Amino acid sequence: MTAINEVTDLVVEGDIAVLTLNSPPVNALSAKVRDGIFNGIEQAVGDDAVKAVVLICDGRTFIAGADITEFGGAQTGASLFEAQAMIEGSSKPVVAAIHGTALGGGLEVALTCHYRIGVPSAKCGLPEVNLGLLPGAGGTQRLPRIVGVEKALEFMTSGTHVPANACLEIGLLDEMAAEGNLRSDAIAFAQKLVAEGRPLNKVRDLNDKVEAARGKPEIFANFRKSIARKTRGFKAPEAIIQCVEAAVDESFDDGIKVEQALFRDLVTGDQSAAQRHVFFAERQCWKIPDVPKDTATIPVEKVGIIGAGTMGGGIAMNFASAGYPVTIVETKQDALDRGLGVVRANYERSAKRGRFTMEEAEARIARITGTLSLEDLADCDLVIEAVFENMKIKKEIFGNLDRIVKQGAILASNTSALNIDEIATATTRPEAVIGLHFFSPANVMRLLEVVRADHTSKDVINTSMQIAKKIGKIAALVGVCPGFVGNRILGRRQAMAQRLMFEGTMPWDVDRVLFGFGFPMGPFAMSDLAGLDIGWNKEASKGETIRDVLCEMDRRGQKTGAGYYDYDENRNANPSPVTEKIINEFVDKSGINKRSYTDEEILQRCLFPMINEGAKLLEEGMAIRSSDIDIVWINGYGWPAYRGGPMFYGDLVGLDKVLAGMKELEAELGAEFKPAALLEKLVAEGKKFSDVPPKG
Ligand code: 3H9
Repeated sequence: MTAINEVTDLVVEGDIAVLTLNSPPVNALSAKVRDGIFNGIEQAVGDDAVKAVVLICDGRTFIAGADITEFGGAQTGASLFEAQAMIEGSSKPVVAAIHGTALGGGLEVALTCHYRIGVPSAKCGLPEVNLGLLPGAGGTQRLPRIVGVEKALEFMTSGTHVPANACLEIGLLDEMAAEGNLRSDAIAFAQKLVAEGRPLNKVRDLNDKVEAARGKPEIFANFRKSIARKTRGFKAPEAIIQCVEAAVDESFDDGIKVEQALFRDLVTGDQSAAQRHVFFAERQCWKIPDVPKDTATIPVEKVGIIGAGTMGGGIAMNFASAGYPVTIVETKQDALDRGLGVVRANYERSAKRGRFTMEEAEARIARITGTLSLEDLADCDLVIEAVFENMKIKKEIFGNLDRIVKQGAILASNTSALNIDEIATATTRPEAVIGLHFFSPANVMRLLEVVRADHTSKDVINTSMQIAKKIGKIAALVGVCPGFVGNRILGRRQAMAQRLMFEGTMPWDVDRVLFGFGFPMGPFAMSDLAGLDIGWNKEASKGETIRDVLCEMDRRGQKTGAGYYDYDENRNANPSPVTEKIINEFVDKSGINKRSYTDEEILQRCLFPMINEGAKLLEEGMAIRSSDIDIVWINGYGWPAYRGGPMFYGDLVGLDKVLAGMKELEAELGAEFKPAALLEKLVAEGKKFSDVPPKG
């Protein structure tokens, strides 16, 4: 065996050379890996005894892509293109042997090999789009040459990881190896290629499938239309489409030039920087400095939910879908029946849409048992209370749970704002009490705020984080404060949106600016969707606020056909002259100076107080790190991933600019807008939020 470098070995077995990469954790294409491929292939090809080469990886996966941590730095060693050219230009067949995931640049390397073999559990994908990138090592030109234009577009703009059997079907894999037997099956396959004198297949030379799409612009027009809604604001999907158009219309080499130019634009742009930040943030948020990985966990086999309303039912679905038996408690039979009915309907709808089979839907439904007795939760390992927000009732429930539920169980509240420490005082075991704040609809939204109270034990925290992962959530550990991280920041934006309205900016102008920034909808459209009458009391209403007046006129949001907006029969929102008149009357009466703002000013006025609130949360230790706040806002509140979250955005626009904006607001509107001490400190030190070390 020859060591090519620290991460690459070459061994010749009979007449087959096996080039093995071993660069944990995921064999990403760092300079050493690229060098290893380049030099290893060169050496194998130069060896007269070698007739074919197998490229394989040690560890948990085949090459998972370019090394993302290297982006932005100066490149050393062989370039990826040089390594790929060495493989593709080899005079002896090179076989990629794939296990784990061949992703991004990893799959692009495999596509320069002459043949590909994989184990059944392997997956292939070009997920660059999720990093705000396009496959920039020939993937946009080679993939359509194998799978055809439509499939390639779908594959690359979705970033899906495609299972091995499907890869075999579409021609991405040539051969399936037996699970656990990849190395010897790959060698045997290489021997067979040599024995049969099979040609050196070069994907770049396959032109049939791209030529078939030539002169058919409707393929691209239709595809653009089909993904427009889902990809609004993202630059990478459109760049991918343009590369595939080039694959169809131009030669391979010219197509590569288009790919390289568009890749360069993306990799140096803000969107990819934001999405790469999100990639790492999603991995950081599980790491809790004072709760190490080896902290004990509490075995959770049975889950109890209190409340079969929208939240309780959604939470129950998370667990049932992940295989947990769930007992759901209500106080009245009709409420229980209604809640279970909604769960059934949701599952059946998903099955009808093809997400899973009807049998699977029935299996999930069967895992949920309804009851009217809290006593039935006695043997649960985790109980989540999801009743309405009333401290007295929650404390009563936790007092009862303390009496009923077995010792060692986790007692969680789904409160979105109430003090978990106070809830915990209703029990004799505050160490077992934690907040698990799901977001509505709980069976769909990815975010879970795990709320650590003063006495919550580390075992309970560790178990809660792991459970979150098992039910497919992304979790951020936050501290106890009104609204926790997400809603506290939301409060700042809502307050500013209201303020803007009181100064005469129309709701649709605020919404337009925030929609343009990338939010799925603005705050007023959101209120109309949720219903303006949430928390509104008809009897007590005296027309004192704009909302009061709207509700009194039965303009209670989308459900009544009017709210801030007027809605047509298809629920399309239109600016409302009625609302405009009400607002103008309020502004005139209030004595507040009517002002008009540019879009940029509206944006800053809404976003800077959110960033400032994030800074306060960070300095108070309510979030471990700034990127956790980004995770909360991207996954719970629709902050566009391509803008990296509020804290990343603050760093990007410049904290000095945010500070100056806050000082202006403070001078104008008072202490409520005082800049966070942390913001002042970071600006003084010339630092960013991302420089603040994790808390704990
Ligand atoms: C690309 O290829 C561009 C090319 O087209 C063109 C170039 C010219 N680089 O996710 P995990 C780290 S773009 C650096 O927890 P899993 C990760 O941060 C790339 N580091 O494990 C984590 O570190 P830590 C296209 C990476 O088993 C550790 O590895 N490829 C990279 O749940 C374990 O990761 C992709 O987008 C990387 N490429 O999942 C694939 N990947 O332990 C990105 C991972 O310190 N990767 N790390 O927190 C993945 O999707 C998953 O990591 C994978 C494993 C499925 C592979």
